[in-house]
Amino acid sequence: MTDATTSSVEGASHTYRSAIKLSRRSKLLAIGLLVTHLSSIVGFAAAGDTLQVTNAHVYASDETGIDVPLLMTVRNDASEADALLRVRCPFANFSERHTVDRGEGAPAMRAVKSIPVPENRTTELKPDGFHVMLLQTRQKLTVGETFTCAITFQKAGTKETEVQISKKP
Ligand SMILES: [Cu+2]
Repeated sequence: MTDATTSSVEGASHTYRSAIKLSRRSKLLAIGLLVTHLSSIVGFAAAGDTLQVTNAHVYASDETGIDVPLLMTVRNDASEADALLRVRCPFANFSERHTVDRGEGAPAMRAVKSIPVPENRTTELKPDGFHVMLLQTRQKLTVGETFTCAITFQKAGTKETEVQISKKP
């Protein structure tokens, strides 16, 4: 009688323990999955944030159908070099990447395949150096207006970037 009671209590407690073990294990598994999931999100965000575009702007113009340089600051905190591949803006039909050659004559712009964005450095895109040229503007560009342009980098991907129309200095 005593033995039976003991064994049944033991049996119950054994079952209870396995239930705890099981639920602990599934909790650990759930936490493990959550951590994996979170770290992949955080990892992705961090990778995206290592490259930042600021001060993107185009000078105002009353003309249409013209080519205008798109200037910006690109900060690349990644450990690898990146490259600007293309830009799409709603107010221009096409875009090119330009560099400026300084030979014997006047400085001349030349199209290049991509604009280098070295790691751990700030790259300024300027009219007299590497810049993006927006071709065939479709509308007048007025000081204070803003547009969203898609700027695509080889590693950092596409950045939706606000571009300001600023006064020509
Ligand atoms: Cu140009």
